[in-house]
Amino acid sequence: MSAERAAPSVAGYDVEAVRRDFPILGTTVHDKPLVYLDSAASAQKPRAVIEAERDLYEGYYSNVHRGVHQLSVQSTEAYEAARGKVRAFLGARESREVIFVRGTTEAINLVAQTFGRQHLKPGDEVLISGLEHHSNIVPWQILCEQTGARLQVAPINEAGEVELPVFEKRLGPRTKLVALAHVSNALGTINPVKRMTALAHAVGAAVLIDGAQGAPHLALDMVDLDCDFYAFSGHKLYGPSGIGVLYGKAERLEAMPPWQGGGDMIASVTFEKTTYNVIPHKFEAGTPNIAGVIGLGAAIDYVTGLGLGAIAAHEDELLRYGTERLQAIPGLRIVGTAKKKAGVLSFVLDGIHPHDVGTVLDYEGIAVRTGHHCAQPVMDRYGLPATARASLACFNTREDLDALCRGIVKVQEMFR
Ligand code: C6P
Repeated sequence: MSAERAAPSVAGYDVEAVRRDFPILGTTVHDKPLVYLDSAASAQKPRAVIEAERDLYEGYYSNVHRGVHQLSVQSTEAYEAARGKVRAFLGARESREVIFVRGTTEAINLVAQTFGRQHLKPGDEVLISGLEHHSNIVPWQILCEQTGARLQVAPINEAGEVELPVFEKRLGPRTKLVALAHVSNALGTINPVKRMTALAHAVGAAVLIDGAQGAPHLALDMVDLDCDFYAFSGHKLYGPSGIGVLYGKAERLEAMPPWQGGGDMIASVTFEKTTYNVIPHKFEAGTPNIAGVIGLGAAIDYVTGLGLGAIAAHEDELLRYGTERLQAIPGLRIVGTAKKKAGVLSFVLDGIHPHDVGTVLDYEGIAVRTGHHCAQPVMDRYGLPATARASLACFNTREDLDALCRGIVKVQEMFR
């Protein structure tokens, strides 16, 4: 009997209608219908996002916060309306807690170079987990070199989970900052970030959550989570590339020095002295990515319209189905078996390099990512150079995972 089974529909979630919203899903790759399982790298864009950018450029584009003319006023209103959408999406208290940046990487570097340089002294510590993406490792290493602080790591177990008692032991009076992935991009592990934030706050440390893989899959509530900073990228949330968000508690952002100097981040400038604008503008120097912000606002409208809970339930069901199906393939090992996971199936095949897996799958029209996923310490933990990674989005189906499994069997036959 075939292992392939029709999906039990998650109530009210019409995945076929969702798929019709994504023009690229109707295309072919190597003459095969596209099966896109690489949304953790970057998600595809719904028509609403593509049209929001086109409407801006065709209808009302101008610079923001600078002109009194009609187009500038309209662009500014749309730009600030998008900030309000991000605030609601994050469950943040105020729109001024939302800073537009290029992406997660820039958000983390901003915090390292402002809050970090302001607060860290020799002997202080930054604590991260063994699950982190390079973007949540390297900025802290640079900061430690600059300040004489030390980087500490809470390791992961074989399942790919940070064990809370070990994490707690690494916290102490020297810990000034804790930086954690919400969801691991390499393994899919969901960190218990609310509990970890409370533990970090108990020793007086500030907390940054890298939400690059959290924002696309989990409903967010900054007030409940209580982290000091949260970073995410628009392009993984069905929005444009080159735009992302740094959320920060208002009192934190107000106390931080600016990062980049330039237009819009100032209150007044003379050759003798410059005073800075209020937040969030203090951290948005220069002409921003106007179309990116407006596109991100459209992406947030889109996911909110589908329902974040409904997307999560749909993806959870796919994750369960995909895990079951992959585990049934002899010679395949899933890497990352945490009890709580979101969106990611990382795996290796006996005797076959992940790059070969990715190349053969590509000829079947199936896009997965292969490599170290910018998380080399995670690969080192398992003694692996790389894995193949299938990642899920709101538009994926059981049929996508069936195609993946058929493709994997083909890979194994070719390399037997
Ligand atoms: N991970 C992946 O294939 P940027 O590049 O700034 O948008 O996001 C960086 C980043 C930070 N943290 C995590 C947990 C991430 O997953 C990423 C991006 C992609 O896994 C591209 S390397």
